[in-house]
Amino acid sequence: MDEKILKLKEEIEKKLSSASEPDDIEKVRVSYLGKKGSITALLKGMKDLAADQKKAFGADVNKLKAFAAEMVEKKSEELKKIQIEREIAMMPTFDITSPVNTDLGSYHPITLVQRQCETIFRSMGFTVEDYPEVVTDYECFEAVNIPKHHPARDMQDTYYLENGQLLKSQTTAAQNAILKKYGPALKEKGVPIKAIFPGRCFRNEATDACHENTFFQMEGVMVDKNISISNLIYFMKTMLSEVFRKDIRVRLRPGFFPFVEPGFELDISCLICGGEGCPSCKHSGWLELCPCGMIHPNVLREGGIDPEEYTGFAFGLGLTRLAMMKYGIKDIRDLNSGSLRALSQFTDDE
Ligand code: FA5
Repeated sequence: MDEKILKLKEEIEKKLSSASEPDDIEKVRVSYLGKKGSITALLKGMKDLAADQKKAFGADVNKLKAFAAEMVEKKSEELKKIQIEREIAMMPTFDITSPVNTDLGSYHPITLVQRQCETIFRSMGFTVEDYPEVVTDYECFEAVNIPKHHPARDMQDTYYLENGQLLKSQTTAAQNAILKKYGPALKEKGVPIKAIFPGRCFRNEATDACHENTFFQMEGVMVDKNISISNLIYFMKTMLSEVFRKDIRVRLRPGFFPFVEPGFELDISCLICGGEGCPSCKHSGWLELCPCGMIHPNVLREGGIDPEEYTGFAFGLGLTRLAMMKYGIKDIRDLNSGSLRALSQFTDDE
């Protein structure tokens, strides 16, 4: 074999064996096999050779060319493999056979109570609705019989946004939409409206052991022909006995809310102090938990339902307070504290 060809072969082998990056290989390819590469130059120069030399030289150069191409290919495959192995080695290890670590997290107590209430109400034929946290003045107030400048607005110190919308101060904000959504089925097919809608509420409150500026409520409505206060009391009692699974003292007293008539405050005997009085119940022994009442005719009318034909009840359960009572949480502020030590004690007892 020609001296030049042997030299080139050795060079290629040497350079490729020391190549550690794809760039190094590409340089070898270009300088030997590229348009201006050494092997290409040998092939081009063959035209100047004598006819008897051409055949043997041509065969050797072509062998060298095939050898160089194969070596370049082999080396880049090798580097790719090394790169993949490097990436795998850097990936976090994950052993699917290792036992599950059950200490990693748990549901928030409010989520647990909310899910439990949803299960209870679903079993009684209620649908569960979702509703935005940013709503209009109409949805939160006007549609539920609280016109602009009505003093009842002072009961909820509301966060207004610059665009005129507001952060939902009560889940009642969804009532009008629910009445409009299910009203047609009620009127055309006689299907009662039975819906609950849990959600986060916001009020500019001075916080204490039983008041937060961000808390959860769960609203419920039922509308049909001949719905009365007895229906309301039945559903409230069923819900509370299912949630607590023990006898608890409740009291119903008159309460004013513009969207119900008559309206009630449903209080439960404080389970933190057993009714003796403590900061969690503002030392009264009772905790306001679930205001409720018969839906005001104006609210039904605004929702497209004839109050002469249909009646209904509504309630606004304080989910956060329910979680406090169920789990014996003395201070409502613990629930939003993000303290894992406080929150990880609670488990679903379903
Ligand atoms: C209302 O928000 C009415 N929309 C409830 C209602 C619905 C009445 C349907 C009638 C018919 P109130 O402001 O009282 O009412 O709040 C309802 C419940 O939410 C309270 O009983 C309490 O359990 C809870 N709650 C209210 N404010 C706070 C707060 N700052 N922190 C924690 N829970 C609160």
